[in-house]
Amino acid sequence: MAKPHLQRGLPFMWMRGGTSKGAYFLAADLPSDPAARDRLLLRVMGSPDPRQIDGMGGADPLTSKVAVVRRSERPGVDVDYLFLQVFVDRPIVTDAQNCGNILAGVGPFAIERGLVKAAGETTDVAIHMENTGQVAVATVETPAGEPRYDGAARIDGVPGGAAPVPIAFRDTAGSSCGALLPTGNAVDVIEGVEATLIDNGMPCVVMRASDLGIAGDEAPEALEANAALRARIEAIRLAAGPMMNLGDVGEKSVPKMTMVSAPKAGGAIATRTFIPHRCHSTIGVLGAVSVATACLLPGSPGASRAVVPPGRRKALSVEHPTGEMTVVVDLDEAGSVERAAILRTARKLFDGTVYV
Ligand code: NQM
Repeated sequence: MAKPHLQRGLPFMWMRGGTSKGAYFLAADLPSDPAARDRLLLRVMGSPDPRQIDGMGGADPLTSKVAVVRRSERPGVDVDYLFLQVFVDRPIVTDAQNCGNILAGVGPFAIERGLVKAAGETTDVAIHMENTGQVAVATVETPAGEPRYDGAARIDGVPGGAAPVPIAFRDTAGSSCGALLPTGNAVDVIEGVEATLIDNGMPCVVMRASDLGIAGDEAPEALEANAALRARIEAIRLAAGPMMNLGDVGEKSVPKMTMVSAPKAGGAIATRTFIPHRCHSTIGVLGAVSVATACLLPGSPGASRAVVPPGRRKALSVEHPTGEMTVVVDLDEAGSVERAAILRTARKLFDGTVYV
């Protein structure tokens, strides 16, 4: 039995995945009981505390994230990935959302830990996303039999270059809500605001910025400082949750709330997203896939503001506060999104023992 004065150490890797950062664990290194696991993860991150001073978290939802990875027993799948969001200032750990940014580190982590063998110049890692039940395929550069992190690929929100990690998604429609459009409508009206309630990998509520009295290109800090706006967005979110088959979302980190306006920098659409209480400095990966999909729905708030290129394969540049994220969508014959792909990068930052 551990002596009470000794801290318990857990092996983990700290990685940047896309524009997020967090702790990557092998499932076997964490308690299998979810309540015991979540108590440990709150200690790891230092939550609840707005500064997370007694833990590893970075006092921001984007740097208070966890990936739990195990070898998969599913046919055609390499690893299973469970994403956990550790709230910063509340004692909540939730699996109610997925994360496409932390996903970008799962392939390299799986190779580093020997769950997947490097296959040559690049290695495809098929990842079952346990939160929502879909598979993503990430391509990791492995020229010397191990993940390579340096390179020239750039993503907005991260300074400098890194090795590219392209990720392809299929079958993301209705990942958490059961249907792409859980209400069956491209437009619903909540609290007098037209909104698309959509889930193409991430439950999102897409509204016109102008309908909420903002331009849509404000800095995230300015939007967070607007108490009336935040209260209105939260009222809409709480009403949208049950309509999206998500139940009471008071303590959940979904749906995400995206306000769209006409593109400002030559892209397809401009966005500002509350996730849901802080305004994102960029936009989530699956959030961007869902918002891009919303822009393709005739008559919707997104479509009314978007500039959409022609063709069955579309590169939709989703503008956000620190740049853009391009979502490449392939449409089927009926015009529905069949496959989506995005480019991310990831980097191993630390490998060692965290004490709880
Ligand atoms: O939408 C933040 C992020 C995300 C989620 C959030 C994400 C996604 O940027 O797939 O990546 O929306 O809470 O990491």
